Amino acid sequence: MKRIQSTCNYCALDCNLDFYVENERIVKVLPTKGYPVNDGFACIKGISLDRQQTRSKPDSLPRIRQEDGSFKQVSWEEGFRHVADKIKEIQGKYGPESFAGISTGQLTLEEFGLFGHVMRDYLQTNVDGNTRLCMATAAVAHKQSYGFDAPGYTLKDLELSDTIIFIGANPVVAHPILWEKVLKNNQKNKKIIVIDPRKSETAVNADHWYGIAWKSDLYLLYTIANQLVEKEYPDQDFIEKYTEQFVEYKEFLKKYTLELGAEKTRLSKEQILELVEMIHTGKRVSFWWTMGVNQGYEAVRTAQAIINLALMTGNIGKPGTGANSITGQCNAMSSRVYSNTTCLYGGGEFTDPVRRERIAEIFGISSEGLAKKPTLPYNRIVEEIEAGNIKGLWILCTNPRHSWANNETFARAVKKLEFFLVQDIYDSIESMENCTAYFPVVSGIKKEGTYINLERRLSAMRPVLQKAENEISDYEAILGVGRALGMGEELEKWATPRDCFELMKECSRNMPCDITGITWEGLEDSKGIQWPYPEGREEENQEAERRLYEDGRFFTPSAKARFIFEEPMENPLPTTKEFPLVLNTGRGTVGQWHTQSRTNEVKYIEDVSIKKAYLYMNTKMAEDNNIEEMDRILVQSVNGERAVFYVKITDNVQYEELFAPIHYIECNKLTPSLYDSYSKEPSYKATPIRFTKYEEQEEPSDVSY
Ligand SMILES: Nc1nc2c(c(=O)[nH]1)N[C@H]1C(S)=C(S)[C@@H](COP(=O)(O)OP(=O)(O)OC[C@H]3O[C@@H](n4cnc5c(=O)[nH]c(N)nc54)[C@H](O)[C@@H]3O)O[C@H]1N2
Ligand SMILES: Nc1nc2c(c(=O)[nH]1)N[C@H]1C(S)=C(S)[C@@H](COP(=O)(O)OP(=O)(O)OC[C@H]3O[C@@H](n4cnc5c(=O)[nH]c(N)nc54)[C@H](O)[C@@H]3O)O[C@H]1N2
Ligand code: SF4
Ligand SMILES: [Mo]
Repeated sequence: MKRIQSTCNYCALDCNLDFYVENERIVKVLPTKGYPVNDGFACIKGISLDRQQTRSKPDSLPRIRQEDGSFKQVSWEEGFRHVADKIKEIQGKYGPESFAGISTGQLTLEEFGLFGHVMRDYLQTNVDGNTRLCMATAAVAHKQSYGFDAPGYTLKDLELSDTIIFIGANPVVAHPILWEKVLKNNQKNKKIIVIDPRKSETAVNADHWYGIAWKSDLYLLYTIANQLVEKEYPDQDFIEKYTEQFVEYKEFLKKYTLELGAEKTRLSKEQILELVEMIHTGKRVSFWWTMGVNQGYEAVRTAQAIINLALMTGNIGKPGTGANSITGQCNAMSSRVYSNTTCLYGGGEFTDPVRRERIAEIFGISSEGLAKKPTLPYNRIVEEIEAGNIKGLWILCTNPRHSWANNETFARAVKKLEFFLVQDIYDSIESMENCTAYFPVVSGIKKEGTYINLERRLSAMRPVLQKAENEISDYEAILGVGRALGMGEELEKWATPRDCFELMKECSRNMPCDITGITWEGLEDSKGIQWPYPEGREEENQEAERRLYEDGRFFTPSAKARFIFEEPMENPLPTTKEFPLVLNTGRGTVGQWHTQSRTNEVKYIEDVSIKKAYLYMNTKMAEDNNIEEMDRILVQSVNGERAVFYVKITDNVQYEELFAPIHYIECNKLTPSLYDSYSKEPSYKATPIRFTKYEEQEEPSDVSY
């Protein structure tokens, strides 16, 4: 029996697992003991990886849609040629930007690297990822505040903190192994605090829950900051040495009185003061945020207001502290730095001539052959398809027909495409609806490559099972298209994932995310390695858990962190008389993953999951409307769409709130096309809606349920 250590490619923890394999069958899966992230534990998704896409499929061949709507199976060579011809035809007729890609945060680092090279460098197209739906806010906030997209913490900080504040994060469901660290924490006077309009599973298990009004976080954070200033609690020494713009921030904060804070957040003044005191008295205060913050119309400023709290209290760069963004998908951290989409490989600017020359030299091409500007963001790509300017699209490892905000807009847009390639491990995902070609690829269980987790830790994915005849990986599929396009020499250095890893390492040299000291073999059977890990300085970086900013130096030109702030906006989509309630959305259960394509296949998850779209309603709201458990309601959204949901009744949502798990396509039928101004991340979590009890006989024909 062989033991192969590999990485769980669901959530951003990137737990390591030991797969035991005999005769090409996985006999058992054991969470890797001694691995710093998950040390012998894993959640149900990780330990079910042996039940997902493990069978060989020798008919894994490309499919091309015929005029009568049916699919014709062709050889891989023909498939590559077809795609390359279509791309050339479309770009020839309508220009380079008439073709686009939508990628993901779930492929390997090397697949991001190669896709970015073919699509962005060679073809000069726009490619954005579903990381935009998830981490764009944190990435922009980090860049502006710290000078680089560099989350500084290590998971150990959860064990070392005495005051752990979760803001818009529900790790009990979404990051169970992270929550396990919280449970392991035995600091004296440990306090777990949750700020979330909903009494989430994490709030239920916390010491303090602050059920604020939706999207009022920015008011709360400014009010807390102002109170800290008024009480002379800030750490003046830290502020003076390591930050800039605090004087301006202090002045700005003056109008954020306790009265205003209480009015906007619907918390009492006492509750806000209680938070202020806990932040002040905590010796090691850590702030952790996820999608309740990232997905909003003023999300970047909200994330920065959290960073500001950590900076003004000196809670950063020390054990158990930090303003810590929790990443969502398993490899969002790679897609943020190595996909060549929002920044040049390694985290530089597309406009920086020195970086351009360096990257071109590494790739052995002219710098003219590199992408020239950041990609159009996801929403603009969809809008340009709708407007008829983008005529061809290649999506891989994402299911936007389901997950994109206001998802009917995606469905409508793709009907206008002349060419639409879907590359996925399943041929049953909703996004295939109007595709003109389909590339089946193998899942992570048969792939090799590198992952980077939420605390900057690289780990190895290694093939647990071998590919069968005709089965290929994403890397090989992208390479095949690149070759068919005639890239020739421009792909010479990219023949294997390992080659690409070497290129990406070079791109990182002397950047904050320097990984030049990491080797392909060194990652295998390892404890993972956090960036930075520069060549020549391996000795000083031997600790299994390292954090950034311990020396108080940030990545801005002055090496100081910046206080960034702005007046809160008027809510562009407030509740109204017509739409008086708020639809909140998020993860439903530990077992279900996003659009469920993968976790549906795992029988013991599927067996206990609710089959149809449902949402949670407050007990009193249900009583007032004569609604009982598992009755159905018709929900009408401000975006003009409606959908039917089963109702589960609970006291854990507020009276005016309905909470819908995202695992059902109905959820994003109702979310609006509203984005943060800086990150363009969708505001998924606060849609004005109304509902009526759903009577079968009045079934409207346009309703899905
Ligand atoms: N089982 C499972 N785990 C997952 C995933 C999955 O699909 N299934 N997905 C992974 C991914 S990609 C991600 S991004 C993460 C997401 O992880 P989380 O962000 O922790 O999960 P969510 O449920 O999206 O949202 C967290 C909380 O934000 C709250 N919230 C809503 N509006 C507001 C607001 O205005 N203010 C505040 N303070 N809070 C608000 C919601 O009530 C919710 O409890 O989970 C990862 N883990
Ligand atoms: N209302 C609302 N909507 C949301 C959110 C929310 O909180 N509220 N959260 C948003 C967030 S944070 C995220 S991250 C997105 C997630 O949205 P998506 O990324 O669209 O969701 P997934 O179901 O993870 O889609 C991944 C796809 O990749 C396929 N796949 C898996 N492995 C491989 C592989 O190795 N290769 C290829 N080619 N395909 C593979 C799967 O079958 C699946 O179809 O949803 C967003 N949508
Ligand atoms: S916590 Fe995340 S990485 Fe760990 S096993 Fe579960 S899904 Fe996989
Ligand atoms: Mo995400």
